[in-house]
Amino acid sequence: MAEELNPAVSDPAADAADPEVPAEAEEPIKQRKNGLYPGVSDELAENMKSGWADTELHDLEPIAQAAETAARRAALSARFPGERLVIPAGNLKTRSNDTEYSFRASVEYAYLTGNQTEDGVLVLEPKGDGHTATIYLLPRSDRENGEFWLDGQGELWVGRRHSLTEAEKLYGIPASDVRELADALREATGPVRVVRGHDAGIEAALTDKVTAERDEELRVFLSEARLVKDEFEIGELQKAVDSTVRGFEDVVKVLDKAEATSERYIEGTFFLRARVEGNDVGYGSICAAGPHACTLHWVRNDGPVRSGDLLLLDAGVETHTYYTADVTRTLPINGTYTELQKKIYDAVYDAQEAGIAAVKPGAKYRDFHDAAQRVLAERLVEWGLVEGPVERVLELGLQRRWTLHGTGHMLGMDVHDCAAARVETYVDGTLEPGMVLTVEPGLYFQADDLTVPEEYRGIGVRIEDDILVTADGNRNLSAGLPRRSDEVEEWMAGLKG
Ligand SMILES: [Mn+2]
Repeated sequence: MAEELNPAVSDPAADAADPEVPAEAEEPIKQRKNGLYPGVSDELAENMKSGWADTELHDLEPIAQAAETAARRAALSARFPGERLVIPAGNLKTRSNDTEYSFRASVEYAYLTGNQTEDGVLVLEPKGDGHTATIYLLPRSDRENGEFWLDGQGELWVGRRHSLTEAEKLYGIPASDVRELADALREATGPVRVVRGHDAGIEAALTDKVTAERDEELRVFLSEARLVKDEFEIGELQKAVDSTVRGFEDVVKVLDKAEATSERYIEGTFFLRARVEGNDVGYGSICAAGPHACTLHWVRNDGPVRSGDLLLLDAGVETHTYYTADVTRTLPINGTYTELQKKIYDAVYDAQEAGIAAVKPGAKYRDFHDAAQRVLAERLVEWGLVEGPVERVLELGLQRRWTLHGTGHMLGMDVHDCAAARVETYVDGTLEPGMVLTVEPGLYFQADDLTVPEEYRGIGVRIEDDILVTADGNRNLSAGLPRRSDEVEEWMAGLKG
């Protein structure tokens, strides 16, 4: 970052170096981005250096999860003795021209530090039997060289950062200037691994020292480490779910406004709750009215909302610490299910009940999926949509024309959490207390599916809850939202007043 400072300010003499070259062509991009064109007088540059109060914060307490992040780093250290481990937060990504997407740190970095700052890097340096950790961050903006007001990432533009001393207190990790890290990594010797895909500059500094295979082992370890949640994480997931419940209530209260506009009104309403109570939505909200419910990842949300149709709302609030809920309800837009909607809904409900009942310690991960699929196959045979017997349907997977997707997934800092975990620890694994997963069966009859009676076409139902595996079974973290069809109708009537 330092090398991109405005040379005219760092070195006032450079300003008038060569009159033939337009000054603008030599301006660093960051300065131009902010509309600051040449013309900063020496007097102004000098003036801006001083007259600023010392705002160092002295009474900072460690973040709430400092003990947990320390334990996570200790587990990582034990797995890779004698090796340097580099875990970047990632960098800002350009949205267009000089605007960036809102930043979200890599889950690996946030999980190990509790910090979420762009360009941050956690490094575990081998020492003795273990490692020493250092968190590399951009320090406070320098007032002396003008960085704070002339650099696009200066504090005047993007807000105050924590000083390195403050960061040490907050995260319980010694902090250093990240601008010196790439050179240090280039010069360092000994085995090293990096979490790839987040910080091209850091990866470039390590390019001759790492291999894809060894780096993948690091990524896999950090994904599997998150399979079992600690108490802090479970508390955060419950917070995410509780905010999500309120977001669903918000939506029900404004369904008449959505009918007058579009699915976007639902998306915006839920987003308001997510931004006020949390960090963001954990994934693009699926606000699917009518036949859009049959499009599994419907996020365009630009369709009409009509009385008599169903609304499939799949949305989750992400907390300030990045833990997200993932909840789906399929609601009658006018408050009452039709007979056929109810028949299909109740079948999905029964499948979900069977799925949730199969979530317990010692059960295979696949059990809840199998349990839910069996119920759905039974109903499809019963309704005459597919020829039985049920065993044949399940064996050939014929129910999947209408059930489409897996019945759930791990949930945490990613909505599809632990995605890099090996098959043997996840999909072919065994449930343990502390795991949190979704149970979300569905039935979807596409609008153009000629194999089902016409009245089924365009109906899609999914019910999704967030389930914690406990020592003796499970706890539904999203039980605050009614699921049974009659309870859903009663709940909606109460909210619509
Ligand atoms: Mn889900």
